[in-house]
Amino acid sequence: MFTFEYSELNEQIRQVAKKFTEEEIAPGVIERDVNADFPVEILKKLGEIGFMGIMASPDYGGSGMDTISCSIALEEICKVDASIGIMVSVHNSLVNWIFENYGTEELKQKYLPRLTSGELLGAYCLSEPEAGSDASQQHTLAERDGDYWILNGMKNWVSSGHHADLYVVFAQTDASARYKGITAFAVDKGTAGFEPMKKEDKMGMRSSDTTSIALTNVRVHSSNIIGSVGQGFYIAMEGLNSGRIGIASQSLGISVGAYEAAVRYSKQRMTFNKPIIEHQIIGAKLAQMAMKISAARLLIYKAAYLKDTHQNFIQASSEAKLFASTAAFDIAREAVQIHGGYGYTREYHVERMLRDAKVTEIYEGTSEIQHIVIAREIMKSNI
Ligand code: COS
Repeated sequence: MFTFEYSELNEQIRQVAKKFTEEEIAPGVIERDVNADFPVEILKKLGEIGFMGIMASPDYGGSGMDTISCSIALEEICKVDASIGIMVSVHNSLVNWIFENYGTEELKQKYLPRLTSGELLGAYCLSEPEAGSDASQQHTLAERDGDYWILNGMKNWVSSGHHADLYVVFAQTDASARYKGITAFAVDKGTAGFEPMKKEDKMGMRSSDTTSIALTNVRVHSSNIIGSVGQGFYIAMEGLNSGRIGIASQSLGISVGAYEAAVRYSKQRMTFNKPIIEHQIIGAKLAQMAMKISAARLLIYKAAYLKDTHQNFIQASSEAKLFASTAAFDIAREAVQIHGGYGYTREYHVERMLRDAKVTEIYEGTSEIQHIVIAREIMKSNI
């Protein structure tokens, strides 16, 4: 069952996010993309307005908002700068969520207030050179040494890899148990042997830093285990169910940004003695964009609603992510097309949106993986 009412609070969040984005994020968005600059100051300010703990409980300094509010904030931010959106999404939807839902009270007290205030930035380390889509093939090993665990291995595609302060690291604690032998660890920045490697030089999301991380004899106290030993794969998957709503919201934001730019341009650009929006072929492209945006938003709100009402939202979050990310790439591509040659230049923003949109079809589960997840849920249904 899915019912949804857009609340006054939801609208307030939209207005706060919109104002912040216009004043703090929009200036410098092109330069940050060109120079691959990480927005340290902006993230601090996002912490000050409560957006680094948007869904977390006020008991731990969070804003206590629902998932739809988080989605709205991400949409507004990503309309302008999707790179900042990925940092906010991973931090809230994956890291905070994992600590709040699986951390011991000690871990929550130790880390959550500093995560929700934005003092600490969180990162999620699941992927490895040989464990991307096939996430259970973890080669990072954690061996017990008294009260400590010694971690060795390599993680890659870690968002905020260099700039994060706290990392959720998945490692194999019992290889014979396969995915039931994976454990989640909280690892602090600066722990000996924990070494972020060079930044990836990416097509899009350029101001978000993405790195590999080498782990060489990293000692982690057993009190920093999140959940129980062997529960890590389930925590990783449940975290991704939540994270995928964040990526869907990010995709929606890119779509809306590209669509609005295309509408504005179509109304003022004249060809054959009329604004191009009056040419049927352009009008039809805009109609497709508007329809996909509405559908993506509804799928996201459905997944968010199911999550917040503690119902199974696995299929819903994958549907939202699959649809919204496919739509984002299509919409950004058409927005460039509508802008013609201007769309191919940085000044008009839509070329960046197209580059940024591509990875939404890849990270936190490729579109191919989302099909698998949805198909497996259909198989389990009693239809
Ligand atoms: N939510 C909750 N539990 C899940 C789950 C989900 N989305 N997906 C799998 N599980 C559980 C299953 O229920 C199963 O539990 P039991 O054996 O106790 O019943 C267990 O995890 C193993 O599931 P499964 O056999 O389906 O695992 P597979 O190895 O076949 O992999 C996929 C499942 C492909 C769905 C998983 O590997 C995946 O999501 N891959 C993509 C990873 C990803 O998104 N990486 C990006 C990281 S960020 S760059």
